[in-house]
Amino acid sequence: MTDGQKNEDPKLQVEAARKAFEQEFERFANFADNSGSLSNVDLARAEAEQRALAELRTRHLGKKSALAASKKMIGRVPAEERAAFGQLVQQHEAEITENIEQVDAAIKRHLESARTTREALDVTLPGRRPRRGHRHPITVVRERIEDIFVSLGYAIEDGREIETDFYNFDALNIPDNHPARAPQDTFYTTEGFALRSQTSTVQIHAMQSRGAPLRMIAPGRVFRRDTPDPTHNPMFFQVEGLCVDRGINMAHLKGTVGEFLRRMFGEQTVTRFRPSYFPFTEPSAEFDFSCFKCGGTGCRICKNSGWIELGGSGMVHPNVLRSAGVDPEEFSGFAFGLGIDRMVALMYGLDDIRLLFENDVRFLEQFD
Ligand code: 2NL
Repeated sequence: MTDGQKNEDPKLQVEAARKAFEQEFERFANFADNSGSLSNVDLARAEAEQRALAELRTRHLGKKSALAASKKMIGRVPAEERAAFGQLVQQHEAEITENIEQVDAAIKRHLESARTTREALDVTLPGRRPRRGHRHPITVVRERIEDIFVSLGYAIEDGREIETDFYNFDALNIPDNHPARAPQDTFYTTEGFALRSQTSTVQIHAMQSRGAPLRMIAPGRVFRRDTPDPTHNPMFFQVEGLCVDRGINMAHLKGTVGEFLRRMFGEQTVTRFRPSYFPFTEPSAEFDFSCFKCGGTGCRICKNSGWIELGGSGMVHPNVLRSAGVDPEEFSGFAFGLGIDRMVALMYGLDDIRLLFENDVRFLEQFD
């Protein structure tokens, strides 16, 4: 059926084109008639059908279609038949157009609802919560300690974990023959270097670089060659505090440690100091606080004593001030040190400090 067949009866040509269209159109009509069950038809199939329909339209209404050829014929049929033929062609065109429009509209409706269904989301479903970690209990307690001292006007200082003998021992007035210097107690790395055994090293650096007056705390990891047991670990966490100024005395030490412990364990907390000895302080004292669990009457936590031993303290030895470049004639200071992990074990009732370093999630997630 091409426009080359000029000799054929134009009416027959239109008739043949109509038949051809009806034949090809049938499956589209069926597809659209199924609109009730169309919701079961998948999107890809409906989209393919839409494309096929567009091709059908081009084939039957386009420039190269039989219809277009028939339109060109209108002027050539005998005048008396022209009006009727023209009407026939128009009617044919209207039929094709309407049929295609109907199916196209049905497919479009279907595509729209299918796309809406596909993109629908149930906002009432519970969300998928991302698994979030949490701070390690040692970090939680360290940050509480830091907050308290920051509010008292102390700076927080950090330092290196490998130190020279000078910062680890000499500057702290620790004699050459002191057992802490022995390789049984300290992790030496290279000659003259060791893993720090207390964070006083950070405070010596701070006095050297910033001078007096100075108020600071130094939290961090320290290392001692202890055999691990429920109360010892060769790596643990310590916080040391240092206050250096003109006229600092033991009352300032007692007031500061007392205030810290009241903020940490409650207003009713009582602190006591017992005479002790450290090479880096003179005088030296260990401090205890009234048991936060029983309030001092005696329980499992305080081993029935009513007191919990926490740390050591004292007035900074003049030799220590001098070796850090601070004049002991002008300045005096107090210092203290305590173990953070020991504090964590106390607060959470842990019977073995090593649990804190095993990184067993089943243990750690209890502290979320
Ligand atoms: C303890 C004892 C202590 C210090 C640490 C210190 C630091 C400087 C100068 C003088 Cl820079 N002293 N620190 C003082 C007394 C005791 O720690 O039992 N720690 C867990």
